[in-house]
Amino acid sequence: MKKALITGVTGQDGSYLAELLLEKGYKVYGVRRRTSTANYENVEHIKDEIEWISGDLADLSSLIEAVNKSQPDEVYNLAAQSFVEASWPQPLFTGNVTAIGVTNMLEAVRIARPAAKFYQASSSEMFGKVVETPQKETTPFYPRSPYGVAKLYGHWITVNYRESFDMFACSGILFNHESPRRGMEFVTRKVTNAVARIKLGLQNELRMGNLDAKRDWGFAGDYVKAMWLMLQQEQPDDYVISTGETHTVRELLEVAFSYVDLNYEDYVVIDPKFFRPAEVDLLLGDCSKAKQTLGWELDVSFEHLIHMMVEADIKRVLAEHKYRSEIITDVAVV
Ligand code: NDP
Ligand code: GDR
Repeated sequence: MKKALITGVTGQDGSYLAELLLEKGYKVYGVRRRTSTANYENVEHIKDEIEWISGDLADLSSLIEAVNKSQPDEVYNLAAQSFVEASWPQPLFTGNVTAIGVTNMLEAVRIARPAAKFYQASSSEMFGKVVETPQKETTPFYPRSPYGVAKLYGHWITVNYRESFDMFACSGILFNHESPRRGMEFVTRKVTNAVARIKLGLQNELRMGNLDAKRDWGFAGDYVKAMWLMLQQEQPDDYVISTGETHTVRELLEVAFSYVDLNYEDYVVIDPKFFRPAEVDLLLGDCSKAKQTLGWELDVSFEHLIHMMVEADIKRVLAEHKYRSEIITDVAVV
């Protein structure tokens, strides 16, 4: 039985990856940081199948202990302070976890299990300011946030450990990917949650930032398959994972609101609070290397993804507000 160690397993990607690996017959070890209230929402359904290990990306000894205990064949380093907006008010924390945390994890593997294959969750945020589109593995980086800068460090230290210590270390440069398990503050989930609440009469406006930003949005369930494929290759390498389509935040609003027969212009209010000190204007990925080498394909289109998220949020909001059930009959998609 193959063994995998996942950091960030309680997050969006970690939960889909754990599901995928359990389906494939892996023994899955999940590193979980201590929090005052445990958060298992994304992994509730597989919680008992995961072997939990307490650890924090900022604490090397806990990571060495996690690797020692699990003796994994594959390590997926998904943990991070992952919200770009939070990286300006918390640049040092973001650097400690999202940048230096990668070295901690690599050191733990180098010390306790150097033969393990290592996956680093790199990001299209490393491309930042538009230098070339579509962005591919050879496109120069120009990050635009403390988060992007931290991810760039994580990316290069992964490459460096591969070249210095002959470790099987891969970096997946993933473009935005979303799902009903996406954190509430990210733009897709913020919008689909608001659409559900507006449709159900629980909210009457949505405050947003820059509607002109363009993102290449895919489905997280498709993207975790690429992570696994990278570690099944003969040679370690870095790959862009994307859909090859880009949409503005405004288009996202149109798709989400029109799905429940609403017009976003009737509800959206522009709030300067949600504009960023430096914006990434356009992300559009070229994943032809991953398609050719890994045989990776995506199943879920942008429209399907947003519809799936709206439906899931309507169901969840309804379940949380059962007493408003008289409204249900009005919602065609449920
Ligand atoms: P989430 O924010 O949903 O999950 C982050 C995970 O990291 C959570 O499990 C969180 O635990 C954990 N974590 C945070 N800080 C620490 C710490 N100090 N020690 C241990 N664990 C910690 O992110 P996603 O699932 O969306 O993304 C996964 C990874 O991929 C991240 O590294 C992200 O930066 C990167 N990425 C994501 C993309 C996307 O579009 N989703 C695109 C490109 C890269 P807790 O539950 O306790 O908060
Ligand atoms: P991003 O995702 O920064 O691309 O990082 P996010 O969903 O936060 O923002 C996408 C774009 O939407 C614009 N925007 C808003 N964003 C938020 N959150 N809230 C708003 O109200 C709002 N209005 C407009 C933003 O300005 C931005 O242009 C995500 C994270 O998952 C990272 O961890 C990951 O590395 C990258 O994707 C790839």
